[in-house]
Amino acid sequence: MPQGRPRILVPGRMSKRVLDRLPDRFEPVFVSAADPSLVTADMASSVVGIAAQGKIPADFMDALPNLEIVANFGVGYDGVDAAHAATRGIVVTNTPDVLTEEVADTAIGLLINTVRQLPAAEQWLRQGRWAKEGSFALSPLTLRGRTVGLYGLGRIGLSIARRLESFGVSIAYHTRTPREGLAYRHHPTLKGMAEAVDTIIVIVPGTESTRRTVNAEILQALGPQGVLINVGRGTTVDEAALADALQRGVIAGAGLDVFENEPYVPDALLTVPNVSLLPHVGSASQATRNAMADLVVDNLIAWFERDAALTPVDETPFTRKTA
Ligand code: NAP
Ligand code: 8YV
Repeated sequence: MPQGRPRILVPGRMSKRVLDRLPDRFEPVFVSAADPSLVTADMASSVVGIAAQGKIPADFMDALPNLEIVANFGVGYDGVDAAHAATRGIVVTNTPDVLTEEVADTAIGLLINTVRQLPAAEQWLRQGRWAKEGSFALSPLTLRGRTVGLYGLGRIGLSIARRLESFGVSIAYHTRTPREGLAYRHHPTLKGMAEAVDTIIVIVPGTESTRRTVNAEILQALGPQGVLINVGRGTTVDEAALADALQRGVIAGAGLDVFENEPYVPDALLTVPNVSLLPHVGSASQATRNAMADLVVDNLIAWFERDAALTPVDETPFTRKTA
């Protein structure tokens, strides 16, 4: 490793708390984006780590021959080419657990907003329409009597399910591997689950295996009382098919916190009435973002001072090789 404090490259935006803490133990260096053409010869020879809050493609890693670790701000690391990192022996870390309960809270809030149209009801009041025109319209949908299918039952999915138990709804899930010891019905296929439930909450990672799996066929199977909530990744849903399904009443409503091309939201989704939209705020409380920031920095410290990251992702279960 180059001499002196480890140099950590920060490409583009990064949580202020990460930026505040890095100089205590590291020498941070900055580029405006994860673009290999921005890497200077000095950076190439000295950078050993990346603190990431966005895409880290293979060619950016390859511009850094001494790179040992990519510490990702977020539990989802779909922006980091972890498969490529694995081939180079670079460890990738993420921020599991510390955000689980916050994201589950957001999922429940978005579900209720969508089904009971609470954001629209608040606008009705704020626009003075309650006083002028009378009560806000009754919500066509209710949570009462619903069967909720979780697409994904990992850390966050299970936390959402536990909350849903207290709502008195039926709970089912689809994952590739059933979880032991749970009373929820497992569906081996997403289509089978969509046929059996009237509400789907998407909380799977954004991978090739989940890409656009919530498509026209799945929405058709969900049916005219159907509600789709997505707090996982935008890439999991075919957004054009969803907008079309909402427009034509193939399903009844949708609540979305994540989009395929953030921060841009397709016009077709902005203009349908039966959708509740959030700007990717699943984990976005100060307290939870602080905990995520601390885990990013603590992973870097653990790697360089104790030779093992705290939360490496499955693809890169490495410990540090020291000379
Ligand atoms: P996790 O513990 O790894 O759980 C992932 C779940 O997805 C597992 O149940 C897994 O089960 C299932 N899964 C993965 N691939 C699948 C596939 N092809 N088909 C069916 N099920 C599949 O992850 P987590 O901590 O709960 O986080 C989940 C995701 O939430 C993150 O990756 C991130 O994208 C998203 N997230 C969003 C926000 C937000 O702000 N909106 C915040 C945090 C996280 P099997 O492996 O058995 O299939
Ligand atoms: C973050 C998330 O907002 O952890 C994740 O996977 O989607 C969110 O908690 C995001 O990663 C920060 O950019």
